[in-house]
Amino acid sequence: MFIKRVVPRIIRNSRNEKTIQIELTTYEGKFIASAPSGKSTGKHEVPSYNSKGIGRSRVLLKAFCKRITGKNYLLKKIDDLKKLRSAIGKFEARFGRMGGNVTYTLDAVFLKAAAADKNKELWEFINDEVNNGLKPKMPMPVGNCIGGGLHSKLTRGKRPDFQEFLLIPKEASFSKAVTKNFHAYLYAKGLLKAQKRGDEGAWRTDKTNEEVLDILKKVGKKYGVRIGMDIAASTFYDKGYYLYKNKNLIRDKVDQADYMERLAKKFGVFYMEDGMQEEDFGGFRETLSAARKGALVVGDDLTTTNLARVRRAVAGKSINAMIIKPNQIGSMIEVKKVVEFCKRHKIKMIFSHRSGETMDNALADFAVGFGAHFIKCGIYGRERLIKLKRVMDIEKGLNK
Ligand code: 2PG
Ligand code: MG
Repeated sequence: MFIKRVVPRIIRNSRNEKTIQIELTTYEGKFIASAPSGKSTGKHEVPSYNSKGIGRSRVLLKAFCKRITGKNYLLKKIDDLKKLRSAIGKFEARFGRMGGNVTYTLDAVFLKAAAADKNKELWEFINDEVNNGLKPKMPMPVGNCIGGGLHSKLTRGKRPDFQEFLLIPKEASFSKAVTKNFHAYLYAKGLLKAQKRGDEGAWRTDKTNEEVLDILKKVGKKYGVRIGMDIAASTFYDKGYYLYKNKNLIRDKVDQADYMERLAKKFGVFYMEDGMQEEDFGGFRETLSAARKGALVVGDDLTTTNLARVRRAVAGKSINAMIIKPNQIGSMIEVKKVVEFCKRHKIKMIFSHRSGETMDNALADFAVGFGAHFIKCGIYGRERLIKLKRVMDIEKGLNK
């Protein structure tokens, strides 16, 4: 794969924040990738940019792009990204860190070009290696229906403390599941009397967590869809206490674990992400041991797509499912290692968008290619729909 040209740019994401986009030209054509950005980022994620900010990252990236222009990269499989990695490593050691969002985007754009070089779709390129070319099983969507926490602005001075209230269909096909989620999402709007949307297209509301769960349960029942939540507990945790604002109260570690257990039972919650703060492996363990059979206890800020943390969470029986966000770790080689570990230990994988998204649909290819059980994405909004549509297109192609 001959690198003819590499152009880095700064573009705006769905939250109107600056992010990195890279355009790579090879003899196969032009390829573009860009990085999403989180708001409720985990403490153990790699920093997204240079400590001096995205501007400095771009300056460094520009210099790095110059160095790789005119070079040849043999990229037959994901692990061949090692050559690019080593070039990045040497460069960063001399000039400073570019950041996880930049290194992820480099990996992603190289993989897109490598797939085309082999006359393959991105998902196929990954699948051939990870699943030995077996026809992949389609993931199910985890759709963000109602928002709270850091992803939502206050409505009449309030918002739920939990970050996301999710709908998770179980259908014979991905496209059926997406249609179901969309209808359920519109039904939820009526019950909530919602007008506005938050960061990921989820409905904004002033209701409490439990009022929202009541509504979500109704929605789930009517449409035969399982319900879930991303508590993002670290975002309202401080020095040993969970500080609830919408009903003003404070819970300690034990109360929080009890509360999670109670909510799961009362509302029949199927999916529970980050119910405890990001260092509390023990609290996750309690939630998992109390969970009903088949329910998912999901790590996100806990695990941050970091193999060492995933190992610890799995060894300690803290989770049975985890979020995979490539820019949390900034390397597709590391993502592949995490995927292989999850497969070996039967941990359910949820490939996930970030709250600040771009029009890149690579996440869909990653979810299918790596054999994820779920893809977590909004239900509405162009940056979300483009990813759902990509999975639907892959599914259509496979059923031809
Ligand atoms: C999460 C994500 C995506 P953010 O916590 O799961 O919904 O949020 O991208 O803000 O980290
Ligand atoms: Mg999360």
